[in-house]
Amino acid sequence: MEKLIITAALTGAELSRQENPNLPISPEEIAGEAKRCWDAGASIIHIHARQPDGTPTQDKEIYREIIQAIQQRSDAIVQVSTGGAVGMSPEERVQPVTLAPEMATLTTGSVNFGQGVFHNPPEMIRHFARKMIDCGVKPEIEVFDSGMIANALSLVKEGLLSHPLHFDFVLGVPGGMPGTPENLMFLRHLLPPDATWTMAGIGRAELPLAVMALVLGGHVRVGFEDNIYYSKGVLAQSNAQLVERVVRIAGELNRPVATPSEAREILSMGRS
Ligand code: KMH
Ligand code: ZN
Repeated sequence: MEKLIITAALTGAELSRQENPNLPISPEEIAGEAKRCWDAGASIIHIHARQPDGTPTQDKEIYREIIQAIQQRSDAIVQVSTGGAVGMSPEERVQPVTLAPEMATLTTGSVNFGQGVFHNPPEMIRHFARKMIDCGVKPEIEVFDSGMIANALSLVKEGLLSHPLHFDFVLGVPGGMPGTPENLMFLRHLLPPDATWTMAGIGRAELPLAVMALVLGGHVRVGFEDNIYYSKGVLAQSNAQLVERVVRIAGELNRPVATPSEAREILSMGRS
């Protein structure tokens, strides 16, 4: 089996310090947390930016600060969000791609997201994909529902995405596909044979689906964006604590952890 790529999704757009006081918000805090996750075995850091008061933002300058601070401390692959927060405009969301980070997320369809709607209409997806081509950014295709895989395959035909594709199954968002073992088994059979995939289970689905991914040869994403608890009713102390647990279980299951350079190779990323 391939070495294991662990992604740490540190901050997200929805969470507040009221829910978990350990949430990293400022660029310094995010970079410090990224370093601790990288030390623990994460090779990809998925980032969202916040204003100093905690409001989610896609401000290019704040992303620039976060990326530089992470790169000063580690060789982790930085993956920026183009999802931002529900309600943001496409132009706001796509800003960090123009910084030419190594990776960015690309959600290939719309989905209800809690009480809101995460809008990703076809022309917007094409615009984001073109921007990623122009800036030399590797997309990670975010899959909240099965039709998003079919949409990604259509974009390959249009020349807007190219094989090998890398997917992230985000299962358990209220409004999206629930985080069940059956759904993971179903989705992975829809992928092209040379695709790679990561499992991001939301809330209580995070750990069991991560363990399934370890066994099935997939990769794993953990972090406060997806889950703030270590166990039922017990808040996680840090993102790194969640990464450390995956590394421990992966060791028991004979899945050595990939370094960032190894992850670049596994994901067929040009700039290793
Ligand atoms: N915050 C969600 C609405 C991504 O990073 O690309 C979307 C999201 C996905 O977080
Ligand atoms: Zn995100």
